Amino acid sequence: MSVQQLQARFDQEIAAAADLAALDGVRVAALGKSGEITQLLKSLGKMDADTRTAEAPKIHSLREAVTDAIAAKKAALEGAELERRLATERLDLSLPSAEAPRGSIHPVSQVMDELTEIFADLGFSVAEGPEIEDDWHNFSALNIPETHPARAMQDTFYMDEKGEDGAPMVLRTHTSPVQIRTMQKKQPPIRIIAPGRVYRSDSDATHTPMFHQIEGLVIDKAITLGHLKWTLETFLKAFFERDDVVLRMRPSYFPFTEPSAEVDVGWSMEKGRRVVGGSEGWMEVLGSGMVHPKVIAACGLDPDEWQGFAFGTGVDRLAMLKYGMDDLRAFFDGDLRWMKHYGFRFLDVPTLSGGVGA
Ligand code: 2NM
Repeated sequence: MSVQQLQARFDQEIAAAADLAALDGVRVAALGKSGEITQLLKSLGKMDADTRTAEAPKIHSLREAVTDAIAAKKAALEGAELERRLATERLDLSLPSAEAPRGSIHPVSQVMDELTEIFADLGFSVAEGPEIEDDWHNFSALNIPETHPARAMQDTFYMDEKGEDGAPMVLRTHTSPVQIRTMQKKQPPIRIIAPGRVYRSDSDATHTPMFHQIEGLVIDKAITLGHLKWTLETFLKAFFERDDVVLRMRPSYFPFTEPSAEVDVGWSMEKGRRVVGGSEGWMEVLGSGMVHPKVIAACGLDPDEWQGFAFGTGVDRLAMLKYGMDDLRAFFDGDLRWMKHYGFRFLDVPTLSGGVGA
């Protein structure tokens, strides 16, 4: 077969190759180790000089032409394949993930969201402030004297840095400085909750050096203890999702409120568990009181014009009570098995209409 005839045959075979596999078959048959063109190239060595001079250019250009034709056809086939995939493959980004969601919401976050939802419905907004506070906002403005035990080194984490007043900065021991900052910059009426991390130098089975608090503050004209009790009762009924929640207010003492009351909630036994509701016994769940006139004055408001109530509670303990965990330390271990058991699905957003409990 002449070189020209060979070229025509390969051209025809390349044109006929329907896919990449068929094209590669043509390539091997022509240019592979024992392919026809390879054989022709090898035969050059056995020719006499004149024949070789005549044949070599033809055979080399045959190889070049076939190589180029195969490359061109390969590019065309790949292009067609891409076009086909672009036309047929579809990714609907609006479909839900085929994989089940992996993460879960920590009970503390869940309860924070529940509390925010409940108080938002009562007209409270959420206020935030720094976790590293100065002595004035954390203690002095709250009528906590220099000698108060809460200020002792063994109770409070002191920073090396000093604040504007020259006293060392502290990790806030409660969220009350957020209330102070709010009263300083906002004209009443004020209705806020301040949820967040707080720090105390304390660590055992029931205390972690960082824990979560939520405090509430209402400042207006003619606010009474009656408003306080109604607010706490409404909040606790919504949070524990029971109508038989009973409150008991006991006189107490805090430097920043006068009068002050500790709030107990009634519990009863259900299926061997102590649950909130009824009144077989009492447990303390909140601290509260009417904001001390000195605190109101320290924030630049006239205590003869404005008064109000405040309250505070531990978010971690509320979570334990509602969802039945018994070891506070497990909250901050980061154990995925614990999270899998006690965590919440991220789509279970608490709403008052749908139920704040997941
Ligand atoms: C509590 C108990 C009672 C409280 C008071 C204030 C402020 F800033 F208005 F004076 N904030 N929070 C308060 C009162 C907190 O927690 C157990």
